[in-house]
Amino acid sequence: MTRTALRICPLCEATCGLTVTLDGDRITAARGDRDDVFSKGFVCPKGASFGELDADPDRLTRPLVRRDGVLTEATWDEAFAAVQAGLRPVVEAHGPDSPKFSASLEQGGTPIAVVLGNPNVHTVAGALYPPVLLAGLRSRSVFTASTVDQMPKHVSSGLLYGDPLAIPVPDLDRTDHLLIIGANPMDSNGSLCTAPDFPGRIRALRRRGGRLTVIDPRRTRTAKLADEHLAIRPGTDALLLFAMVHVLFEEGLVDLGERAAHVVQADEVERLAAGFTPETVAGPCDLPAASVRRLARELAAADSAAVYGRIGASTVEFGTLTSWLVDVLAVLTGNLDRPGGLMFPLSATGAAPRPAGPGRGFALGRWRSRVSRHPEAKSELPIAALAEEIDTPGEGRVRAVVAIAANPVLSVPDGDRLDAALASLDFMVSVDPYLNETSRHADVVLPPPPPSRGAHFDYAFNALAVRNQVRYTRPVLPLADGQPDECAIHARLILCLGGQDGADPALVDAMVIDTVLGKAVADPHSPVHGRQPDGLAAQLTGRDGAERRLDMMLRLGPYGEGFGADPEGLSLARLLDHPHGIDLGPLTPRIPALLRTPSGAVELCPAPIAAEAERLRGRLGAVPDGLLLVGRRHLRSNNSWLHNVPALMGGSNRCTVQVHPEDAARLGLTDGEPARLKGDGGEVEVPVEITDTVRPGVVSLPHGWGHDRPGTRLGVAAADPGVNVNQLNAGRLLDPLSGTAVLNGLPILLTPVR
Ligand SMILES: Nc1nc2c(c(=O)[nH]1)N[C@H]1C(S)=C(S)[C@@H](COP(=O)(O)OP(=O)(O)OC[C@H]3O[C@@H](n4cnc5c(=O)[nH]c(N)nc54)[C@H](O)[C@@H]3O)O[C@H]1N2
Ligand SMILES: Nc1nc2c(c(=O)[nH]1)N[C@H]1C(S)=C(S)[C@@H](COP(=O)(O)OP(=O)(O)OC[C@H]3O[C@@H](n4cnc5c(=O)[nH]c(N)nc54)[C@H](O)[C@@H]3O)O[C@H]1N2
Ligand code: SF4
Ligand SMILES: [Mo]
Repeated sequence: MTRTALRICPLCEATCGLTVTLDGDRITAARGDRDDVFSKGFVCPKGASFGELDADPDRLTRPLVRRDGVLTEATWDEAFAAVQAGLRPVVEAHGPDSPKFSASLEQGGTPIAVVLGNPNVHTVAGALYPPVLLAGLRSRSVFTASTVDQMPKHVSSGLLYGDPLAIPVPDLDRTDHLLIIGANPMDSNGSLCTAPDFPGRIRALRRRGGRLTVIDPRRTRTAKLADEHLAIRPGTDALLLFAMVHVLFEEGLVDLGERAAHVVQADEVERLAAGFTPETVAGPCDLPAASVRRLARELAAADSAAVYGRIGASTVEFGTLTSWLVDVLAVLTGNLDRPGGLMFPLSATGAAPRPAGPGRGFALGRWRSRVSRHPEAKSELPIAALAEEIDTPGEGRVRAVVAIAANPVLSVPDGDRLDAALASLDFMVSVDPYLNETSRHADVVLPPPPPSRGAHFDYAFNALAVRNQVRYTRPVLPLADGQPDECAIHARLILCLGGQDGADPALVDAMVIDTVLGKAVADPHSPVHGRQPDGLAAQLTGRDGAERRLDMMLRLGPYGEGFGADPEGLSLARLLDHPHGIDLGPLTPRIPALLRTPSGAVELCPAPIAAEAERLRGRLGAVPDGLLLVGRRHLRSNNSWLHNVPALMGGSNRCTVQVHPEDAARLGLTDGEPARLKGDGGEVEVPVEITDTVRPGVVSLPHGWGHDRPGTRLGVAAADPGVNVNQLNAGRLLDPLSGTAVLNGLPILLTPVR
């Protein structure tokens, strides 16, 4: 007997609805859910292999506990007992209630580090529990994938809008002009821009006569679809965008449009842009000055225009400045917060809109890391500094690590150093389904169940979606006997840190519900102002604590039923009645209510940004001569953890260094033969792939490979391990404002292997 069930795909930011076919408890197929209100049937090869990934025989089904140095299968009770025994002494000696705690804070770090990886934004558990864990631990040693990814955008948004989570997305379905900088959504399926079927949406843009321009040192699959592709020299986008700003002012093309009353400091941006003429940036960017000028004019002339920058605009030396310039171009052309421009989504579980007015703003560098004195950003320290925080002696040194869904040994610069550092810890726990390059160092590995056995709700991506909508899927299959779901694993981990293993994990949710409702009833803008929290809590529905929390957030959210205030509004029950989701309409303007800056306006020229602009000015004359390294993503890959699924491997999904034919000839390289790449962090040998899709002077190597370390359980991946690109990078170069590691535009040496 076969049956079908619905499951939102957790594998990338597109959040496609899947229809899964089951034969007993075996998933035999996964296709796009045609009735999904947002994804409308779209699926990519990764989503289609959901069943294979789910049933991967290398997935851990039981916890592992280190005994006499060897990771050994254990019961869940044994595993959590080991977690409490390992972490509790560190908490007691160094935690918030210990006398040593403030001394650690003064040094910049605390001895328990929390390391959060990318899949946390794709799981319910990752959205709901790490904030609770961090609040309890008050650790300043917090490291996440954001500082090898989008932290520059958070900082830019924090400074511009007063809220680091207020990230405007391109209004993809209505724009007349899309300028993409350092993103390749045809392969990544989009990021900080949740748009299932990005390819279809680009084709629709072209069909309605819109224009697509792509700035990328590689002729990507996205660039191939564009009206124009400019193969910029890596790392120079801030110069290009500043020159466009310059042209807008110089040619009188600035028009703040309908939001003009809510923007301050535009004049200061004009002064800042003064020296960045198209002629001065042409050399460093390796683009004709006339093209730069034309890009600016086209942007200003379009009926509506959206500028969109991603990894290539973020993980670069001037990442925050570039991210800021993306939004500045939108503001100066009147395209911020208007249909067809950049708009702010309104998520169903976000805060309900409140009256406009001044806010608290966003502070940077409230403390500094212990060893290299890196400023914090959004309460995080640079993950590129994790190894030194572990291996450098002194007060506040990291002695224990709680890693959740993170594989920093492959995803962060200098994996060898981090590998050795993790091996030296007093204690480490990993919440991870795989025994991989990072979790192999854990003393306890707590494996979550396969995705089919968990519920799915996109807490993160609904706030980044090109259309407001809300969807929820319950588990497709029941949990195996004794296996907790990932929410229960996180909750029990939190209890262990408090020395309370054995208590009911539901207590954690009850405590959160209590706190949130307590705040809501005290808030004069809340629909539940003045009511009794206990009475409200009693109304919540759901099968477990995570569902009750979802119900609470939906009811209190911008579309919520407000605990009876609006009977038509959203609740969990209402959402469950709509298994294919509820469409909440196109994005709508949100300025000024969204702004949280001290002035209550968009503060266009924040002081830290102005200082960065001066640093950039020093680069105007510089034209690098050697080779520069950039990354790339493949449609059938996903960071470091999908290389164990046979259906996704092989073909063009390979770990090769792409080299332009001219460079290959000059360097004496042969297609398919190994070459040696050398960076400031180390060297690797990797097969050469000669292709004119990379521009001359640039080579490209994907990340997430290097599955050849001992002690892992990744049979398929280890058979074709590839090399770790991040081993080439010592991680010394960071975007200073956000602490984000520079992963693109790194100087590199390439030689044939004789
Ligand atoms: N050179 C270079 N380096 C890069 C990048 C680049 O472009 N170039 N990109 C960077 C970016 S954007 C990112 S986001 C990071 C990603 O960096 P990480 O987050 O460290 O890496 P991932 O490969 O996403 O691995 C996540 C881990 O989560 C585990 N996992 C998978 N599903 C689940 C789940 O449901 N629950 C739990 N608990 N664990 C799960 C996997 O087994 C894996 O161990 O890499 C960064 N590194
Ligand atoms: N298939 C697949 N999909 C994924 C992932 C994956 O690993 N595989 N990872 C997911 C994650 S965690 C993320 S964050 C997103 C990332 O999503 P994207 O940013 O769309 O993905 P990338 O392919 O890294 O695109 C970055 C582009 O920037 C270019 N680039 C490099 N340096 C520069 C530069 O200096 N200037 C300019 N203008 N361009 C530059 C690169 O050539 C590359 O084409 O993808 C997500 N989706
Ligand atoms: S595009 Fe992303 S969300 Fe959609 S099916 Fe593919 S991996 Fe899953
Ligand atoms: Mo990412």
